Amino acid sequence: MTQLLVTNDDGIDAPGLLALSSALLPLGAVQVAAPAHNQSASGHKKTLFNDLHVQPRTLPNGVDGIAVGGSPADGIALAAMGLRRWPPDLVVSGINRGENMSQDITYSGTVTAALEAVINGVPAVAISLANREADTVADYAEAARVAAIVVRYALAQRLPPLTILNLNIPAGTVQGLRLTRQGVRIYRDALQQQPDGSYRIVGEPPTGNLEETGTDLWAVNNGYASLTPIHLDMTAHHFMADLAAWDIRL
Ligand SMILES: [Mn+2]
Repeated sequence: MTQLLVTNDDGIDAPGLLALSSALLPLGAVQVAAPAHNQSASGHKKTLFNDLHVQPRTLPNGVDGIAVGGSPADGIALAAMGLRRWPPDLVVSGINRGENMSQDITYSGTVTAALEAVINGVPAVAISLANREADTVADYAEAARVAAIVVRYALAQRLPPLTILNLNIPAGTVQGLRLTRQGVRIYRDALQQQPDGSYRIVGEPPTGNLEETGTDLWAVNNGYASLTPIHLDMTAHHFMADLAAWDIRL
């Protein structure tokens, strides 16, 4: 039987996780390993110098889960080291509250959980909904429908090593699917000093270059689900020749 491991970064109680795990039940046996608390924007964090608390949790849909007191990647790492059935056929991460496109993926716990899966040899799909207000299971229904379709293809086909699929779904009606590349984000962070003198990063949600055709930002901005293949080899291959021309000598 097909084995699916579902995770997220919004935490084990998030409605997007519940909607996703329910939508995947017809495709196979589903287990969950998710952070106990919201770990959004935690990046690819590995907890090495603190203990990780793990609690068994059954989701409202009956899915067997564990809540991990660490990052999303920690949850996948623990799963791979024996706390869940391993290897599953696919790790599915999401559905995140808010999109994860362009440079977002380096911050995203949703995406880095998927990257942790491929580091451990299991293909993965990261799924995000471009709606930061989505807070009920019903808000994720359309995204979960689209997610299950893409997961079905990912199970039937084969992803190359160290490659994940990053799926972003627009709010509202989905016009179709576009295969995309990463676009360019524009972040609008601002610094806010707190009464005690400490600082907090605040500001408006990021925008980006929405005009450049073929990017993830462009697709979602035009009502399409965006599917981007992401490779963990971050070498700037297109820059190697120019770098060689620097002729660095020691
Ligand atoms: Mn999140």
